[in-house]
Amino acid sequence: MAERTGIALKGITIGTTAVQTVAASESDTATGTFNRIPLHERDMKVALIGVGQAGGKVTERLARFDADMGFGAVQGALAVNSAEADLQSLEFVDTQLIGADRVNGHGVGGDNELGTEVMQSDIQQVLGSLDGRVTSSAEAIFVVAGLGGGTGSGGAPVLVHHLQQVYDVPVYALGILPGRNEGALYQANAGRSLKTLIREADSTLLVDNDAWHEQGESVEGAFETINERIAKRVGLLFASGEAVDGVGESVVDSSEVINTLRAGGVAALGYATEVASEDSAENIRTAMSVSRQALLTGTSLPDATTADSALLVIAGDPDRIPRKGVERARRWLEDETGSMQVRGGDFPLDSDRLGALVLLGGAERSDRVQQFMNRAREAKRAREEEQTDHAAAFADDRLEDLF
Ligand SMILES: Nc1nc2c(ncn2[C@@H]2O[C@H](COP(=O)(O)OP(=O)(O)OP(=O)(O)O)[C@@H](O)[C@H]2O)c(=O)[nH]1
Ligand SMILES: [Mg+2]
Repeated sequence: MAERTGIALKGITIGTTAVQTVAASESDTATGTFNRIPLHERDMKVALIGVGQAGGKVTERLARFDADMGFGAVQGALAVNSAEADLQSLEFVDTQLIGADRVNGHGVGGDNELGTEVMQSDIQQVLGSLDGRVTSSAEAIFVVAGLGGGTGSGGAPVLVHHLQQVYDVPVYALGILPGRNEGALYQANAGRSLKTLIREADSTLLVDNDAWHEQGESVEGAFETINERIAKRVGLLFASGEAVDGVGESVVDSSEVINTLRAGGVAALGYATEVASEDSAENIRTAMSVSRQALLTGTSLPDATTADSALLVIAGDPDRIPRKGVERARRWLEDETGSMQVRGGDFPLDSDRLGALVLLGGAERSDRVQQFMNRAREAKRAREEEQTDHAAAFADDRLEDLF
């Protein structure tokens, strides 16, 4: 994996609208930035594997964000694809080409059954490339993929399935749902992939491509915005266990992320920030307000509010974090999600803003997820009517929904 040095400890703007790439020249003291405070390590050490084009791009963004911030949560990052050109455009992650004998490095063209086949055929090479990268320090593995295409959609569930046999740590999926105007093939692909992923992964964190960008952006512009937001928000979640000595018990720990995701099924992540007063007593309303926005308008899966479990991380300067406000927000989140298991904690960061990260576990009772599940069922029925014998090609019937 490429090493980057000399750019740790850079600030990051956390405004609610603009999301900027962290430039090496950016001032650490710029207004509205979070700077990392030196810490001991309670963050979540993860290994990332991106599958397909979106998976590779988002994985690279996440690895770069983590390195630029100096967090050190990402222990290794690998991109796997059947399209050689997409792998060549990545600079910051290791790469593994699959399916060269079938598609000669040109991708599977949105055929997610072929995506499943090429991952299955080359799974030993992929697991081999991971050797030594999923180090003993990794507490979880994330498989990242856009669910609407071919390679990521079909390949990610197969990879998750095999990783589950090899590694003891939880294997999570980070799945990107196609936007509503991406076309019927994308929707059907996503439905089938999602159904299998939810079954195979310990939890599937979903980001809807319609959620984290402004209206009116071009598709490419929107992808850039979404990818940056995923990198920053998920990157903050990984890092959020980092603690300052002496700040005490309220600091969130990586086990709380893992325990929240233990609900299984679908997970969603919300995020919002606001400028805060220097006096924590004046920030009680701010803590409530950022928490509400994170869940109600800032979430990766827009209609997910009920959940089996939740985690509320309040990020900011420890002197500005209002204990009473955080406790009130946590209780509000209990009511709003209908969950009795709402964990809470702080993420001490040097900033003039307060941020809320809300992680939901077991959130699949969302209309949007239900739509994809229905599409998966329809696609399956249509295939059965076609009477194809694809299904016989693979021994593992737990992957049946992709066939
Ligand atoms: N958020 C985001 N979504 C993307 C990006 N690139 C593609 N997507 C979406 O991800 C889904 C899958 O697309 P790709 O990742 O290009 O597909 P693939 O896995 O490479 O599969 P094939 O090209 O068919 O082999 C589609 O819904 C795309 O719209 C990206 O950079 N960011
Ligand atoms: Mg591709």
